Amino acid sequence: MKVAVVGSTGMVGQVMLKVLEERNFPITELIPVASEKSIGKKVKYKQEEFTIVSMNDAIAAKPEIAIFSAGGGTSLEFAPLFAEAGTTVIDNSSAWRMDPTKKLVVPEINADVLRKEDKIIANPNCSTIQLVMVLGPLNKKYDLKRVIVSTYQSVTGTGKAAVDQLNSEIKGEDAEKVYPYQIFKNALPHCDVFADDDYTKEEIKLMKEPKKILGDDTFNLTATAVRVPVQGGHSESVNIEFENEFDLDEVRKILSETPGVVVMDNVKNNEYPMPLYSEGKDEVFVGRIRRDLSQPKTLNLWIVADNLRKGAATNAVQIAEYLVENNLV
Ligand code: 11C
Repeated sequence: MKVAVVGSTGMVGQVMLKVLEERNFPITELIPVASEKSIGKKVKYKQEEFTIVSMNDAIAAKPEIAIFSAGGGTSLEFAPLFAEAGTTVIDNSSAWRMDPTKKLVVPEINADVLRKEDKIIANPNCSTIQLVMVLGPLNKKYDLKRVIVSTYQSVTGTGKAAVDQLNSEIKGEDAEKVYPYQIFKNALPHCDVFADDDYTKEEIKLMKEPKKILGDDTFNLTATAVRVPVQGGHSESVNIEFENEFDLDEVRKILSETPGVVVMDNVKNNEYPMPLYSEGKDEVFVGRIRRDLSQPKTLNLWIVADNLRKGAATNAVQIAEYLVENNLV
């Protein structure tokens, strides 16, 4: 399988190469693509060096799969050109996610929507992916009524410049600011830019994408997204009201039987998910599972995942694996 990785020098692109390698994805030819200034440079894959090529050279090579992590503008311009050349694009930007003609996929939840004709497939936002991994199985059993999510998002979600800002601030050095404020010792209720009705784009993604993935718009969802001085992953405090009554042990059983979800919930031993320990892992960790005592049929829980892995690269590679396993490319 010829595979192009577009945005191969970026934070997600680098993790993408690592995940493809770790999962031994059946690559016969790797085609790394990056911006003009990186063409001719090398990236490492399985101890070999591969030369970064231009977008046009990659399209001309007609790879079976192209995995994009290069931002919405690049994706809007070039994903259709790959698709016209017969390549199936798995796109990690927000460009196509809410396009009704494109599938938005978290493989454990809705891979069955994929068809051979899907030439541009959207990978959801990182904070959405970890949320639906938990909402999906619970919705099937108890029927979601209303979800309130508050996020605590890693600076890696913004990219390398944000990690550099945090690290410089920790060392007390002059930092180039990616955020409007210092992030060290701080929490910014501001992920991505402000958009409609004073919500940020990150909050809007969180409110819209889960309904599309679950194929269910009968529940309400609201979000507050917060950037915190953390690197290992995104955390989410989630309050879920169901239409039906639930049993806490059954909730734990359902989640622990969900592929890709790990229940880590033993408060007597101070066991709960944390971003420090989710870093580098592919699973979505859930804990602090408890009843909301303020109203019936309502649950509180805490979800953590590495936003660069399950929140981006791993999910995209899992989509690619599903396509290969089911002869869809
Ligand atoms: C963040 N969720 O942490 C973002 C990063 O739409 O794919 C990914 C943005 C996206 O800021």
